[in-house]
Amino acid sequence: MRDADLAGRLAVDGFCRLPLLDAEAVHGLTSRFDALFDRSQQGFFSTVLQPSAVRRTAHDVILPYIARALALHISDFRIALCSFVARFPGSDQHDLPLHQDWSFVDERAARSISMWIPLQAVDAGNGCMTVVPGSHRHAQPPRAIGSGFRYRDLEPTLRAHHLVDLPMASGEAVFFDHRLIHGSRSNAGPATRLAVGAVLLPESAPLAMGLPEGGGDVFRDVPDSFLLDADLVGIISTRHSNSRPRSFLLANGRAR
Ligand SMILES: O=C(O)CCC(=O)C(=O)O
Repeated sequence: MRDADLAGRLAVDGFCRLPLLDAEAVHGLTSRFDALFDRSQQGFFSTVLQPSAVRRTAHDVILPYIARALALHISDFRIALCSFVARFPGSDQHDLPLHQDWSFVDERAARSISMWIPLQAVDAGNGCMTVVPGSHRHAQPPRAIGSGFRYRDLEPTLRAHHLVDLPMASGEAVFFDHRLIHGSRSNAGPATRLAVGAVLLPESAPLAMGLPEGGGDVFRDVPDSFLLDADLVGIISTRHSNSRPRSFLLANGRAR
């Protein structure tokens, strides 16, 4: 982050917020979503978990809206994947389970960031983001695609004592370390809760993803196009049909 205070918060708390998109950009993105997708859907929807063509369309639509605004606030990064994320009303009465995002870089050497921007004001009543501050700050193995939340047993304790709501204004952005434990509140409001997300990678760090392979998880450098082209849902479903526990391996075979 260009701002030292925000950079400090991101390092210590694992997240920071700043106003990013103006009302015109929010309106433009909302209109683009409505031109592409049907709001009469159920539950949680993310274009990350859609077929490649849909994922790429959403990415291409969102990118111009956020690229210039982001460059004002962050240096030496690239935007690897943009997405729409919605929680439709009425059908989505449960808080999103806590999780960490997949690892996107070799986190021993680099840090990747998730950006999330609500396209309307959000609070605990309509699906705001929830985070466990500081939960990114411990040595931990990388997180393969679809590998699940390794601290699932701790979820009740985290919710009771450590989880905080992030109410946000429309167009405000939260940036968080992909290791940060987070989720979102249920959408108990009458309208769709719409947001855009983005995966931000350091300019110089290769995209490194973990894939289920040979009974374990293999982490290897892949081209950025992987995030737009790969069959991510297929990869996740392969994993669920395999047995556990899985080991963590680097592509060169070293255990992590
Ligand atoms: O949009 C949401 O409700 C949650 C999004 C989320 O958890 C994520 O982007 O990892």
